[in-house]
Amino acid sequence: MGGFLSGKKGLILGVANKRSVAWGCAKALRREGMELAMTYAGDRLEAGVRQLAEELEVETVLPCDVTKPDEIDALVDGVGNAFGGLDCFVHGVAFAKREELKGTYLDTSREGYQLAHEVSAYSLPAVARRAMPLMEDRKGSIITLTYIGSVRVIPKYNVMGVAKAALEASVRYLAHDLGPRGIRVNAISSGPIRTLSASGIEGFNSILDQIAERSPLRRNIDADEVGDVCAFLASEMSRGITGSTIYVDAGYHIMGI
Ligand code: NAD
Ligand code: IMJ
Repeated sequence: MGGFLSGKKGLILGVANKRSVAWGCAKALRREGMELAMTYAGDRLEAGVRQLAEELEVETVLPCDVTKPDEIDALVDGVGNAFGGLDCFVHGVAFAKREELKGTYLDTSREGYQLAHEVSAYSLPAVARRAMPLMEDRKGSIITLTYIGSVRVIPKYNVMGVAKAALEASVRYLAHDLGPRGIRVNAISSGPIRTLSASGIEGFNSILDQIAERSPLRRNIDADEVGDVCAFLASEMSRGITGSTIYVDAGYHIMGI
């Protein structure tokens, strides 16, 4: 298979179903010829993720709940056995308790704060550190997914906004730590997309409408557009970019009004 990522090996965390942003990334990476491993978070998602993996001819499917250090260790062992090395790691994982995404940030609970940060921010360095021996000196690329709620107030995004700020800062520190080993680290800040993680969010339709009305491109974006930027960041075309957050949001982030 041709494609500008052929010969490269990638690991992708965060595919839950066909609407997942990580699925858009997986499709783009496969299209460009990357060999992939995928994970599922918990038994409930296993069958669905295995079926999706089959669609893309992805053979390596492993469990990984990022709150379980043993599962991250086993994941990296499994990827090492399957591939022998790793060029790309896509992190598409986020979680906060539903009650934290209602009401005010002021009311964030200690456990809610800790869980959101553990799953949505700490998991990036946690997986990256363990994957390091597989990625060293291969011009590797680490890519995570973030949202503008890290730098602007989006009502109800609450503790997730604070966790995304930590995630984006993490991207910069990891870029500094891993640059000397030839590994780049970047984030894609996606505009809103109707996924499982966006379902049941109060006011989501109105946010989509406002972006269609006000963004420079006068429309919303989809997971395939995020996937294409992910493929670019995974490739040597982006070899001069690290520590950055790239917006794929139809230009919405430039607006002041
Ligand atoms: P999604 O629900 O499809 O993906 C979230 C993923 O996180 C799921 O695959 C879920 O299994 C995984 N996950 C949750 N807890 C986990 C744990 N403990 N261990 C391992 N995995 C766990 O929703 P999505 O919208 O595709 O979200 C993917 C990423 O994109 C997230 O980081 C999200 O913040 C980001 N993002 C989404 C949007 C949007 O509007 N949908 C916009 C910007 C950024
Ligand atoms: C999430 C909450 C509030 C407003 C929101 C979102 N907007 C967007 C999202 C405007 C676009 C989606 N997003 C960017 C996320 O990062 C979502 C994370 C998330 C969603 C849920 C819902 C179900 C649940 N826990 C969650 N944890 C994290 O129980």
